[in-house]
Amino acid sequence: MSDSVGQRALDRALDEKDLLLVYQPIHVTTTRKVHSVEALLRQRRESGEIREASVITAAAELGPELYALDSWVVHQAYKDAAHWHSHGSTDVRLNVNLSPREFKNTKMLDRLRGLVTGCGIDSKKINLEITETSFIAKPDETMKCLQELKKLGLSIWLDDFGTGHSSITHLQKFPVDGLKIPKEFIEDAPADERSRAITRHLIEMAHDLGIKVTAEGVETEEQLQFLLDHDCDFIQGFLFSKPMPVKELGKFLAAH
Ligand code: G
Ligand code: MN
Repeated sequence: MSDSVGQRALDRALDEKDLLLVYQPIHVTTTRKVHSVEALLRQRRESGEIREASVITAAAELGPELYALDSWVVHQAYKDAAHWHSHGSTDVRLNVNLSPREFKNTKMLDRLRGLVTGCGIDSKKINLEITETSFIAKPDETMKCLQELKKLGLSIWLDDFGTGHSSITHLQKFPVDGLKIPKEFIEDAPADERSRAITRHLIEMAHDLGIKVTAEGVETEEQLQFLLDHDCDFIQGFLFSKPMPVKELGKFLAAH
């Protein structure tokens, strides 16, 4: 697909508000209690069908619209979370994904600060999910930025840990609170010895470093048992819950 096709889709999406967020719970492995909820971007097609918004996000990555898109996502997610917090689910945290490119933008901190204070959400209830790509271009500035975000009260989670440009030094140097083990490892555990070994040792390493672990893409009882056996803190996946629109999430949280 050419960039211009993506660009047009992005312009239209931002203009016509056919973007929406769905929310997928993250559960405490041992109790199934909802610990947090991750905001995921989706696009509503003309047919009414709701799909992944990958064309939109890919186009946004290339241009300045990224910041408008990320701001929209963060603002909407904060508003939704403030709503469920005011309806009693006060201990359910919010996970939002931030593009790695945000860390090259000098205005990012001010923007995030402004969004937090405007939405009536307690910043201590927010987990920012970032990928390690964020750390590569300007490690010193990224470090300062992460420290400022943490001063605001936000927690930092590494998304898709162990895929892409991963480096163990990121865990050594950066102030992260948790890591997410991607579904590529989880779907092959427990059958595949290598995926099992990697998953097991990622959990153990994280715990030795004093940080938490979420397993993504948990679909089967076998996977759950494996993760229970190895003390994985949190799990996310179709076995427990799917991404859902905010109204449905409200009912889901109320039923818990
Ligand atoms: O890594 P990231 O947080 O971007 O991935 C989240 C995506 O994975 C979401 O789009 C969500 O729909 C999808 N997803 C969530 N749980 C599962 C699962 O159990 N199995 C599969 N195959 N996909 C999942
Ligand atoms: Mn994520």
